[in-house]
Amino acid sequence: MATARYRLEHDAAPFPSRPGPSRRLLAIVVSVLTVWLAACGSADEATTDVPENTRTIEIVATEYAFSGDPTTITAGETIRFVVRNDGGLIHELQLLDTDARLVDRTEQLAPGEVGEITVTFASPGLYQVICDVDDHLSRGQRASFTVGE
Ligand SMILES: [Cu+2]
Repeated sequence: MATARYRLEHDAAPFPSRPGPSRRLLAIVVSVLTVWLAACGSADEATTDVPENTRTIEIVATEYAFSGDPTTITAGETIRFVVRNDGGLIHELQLLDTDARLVDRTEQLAPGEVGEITVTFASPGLYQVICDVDDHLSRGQRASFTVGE
């Protein structure tokens, strides 16, 4: 009697028990993955904090100039300036507003290095980018651009 009852339970066991543990495991894996992704996403937002409609403009710094494709910026836009030093000396980019006040600046970039700043242009007008390393500004390393209404 005892052996028969044992065998019955043993035989029946694999069927109903199989979906149970594997489904639970999958649920745990999915929830861990979701938590991990969510944590990853919020960390990203915290460090970059860049609006979704940000446009990237590439600028190349050399001796003693800035160059880039002509483009139009409109007030209200957020622009990510990616600055690449293609020269043989250290350069930087400082962005000055319509009153020639510093808005933001890159690090000083060694030859081949890339830096970036992200700026939201609240008001239209004439803005400048300059390099203030050594005598680069007096050698003409500056450029200006207009932000339209
Ligand atoms: Cu420079």
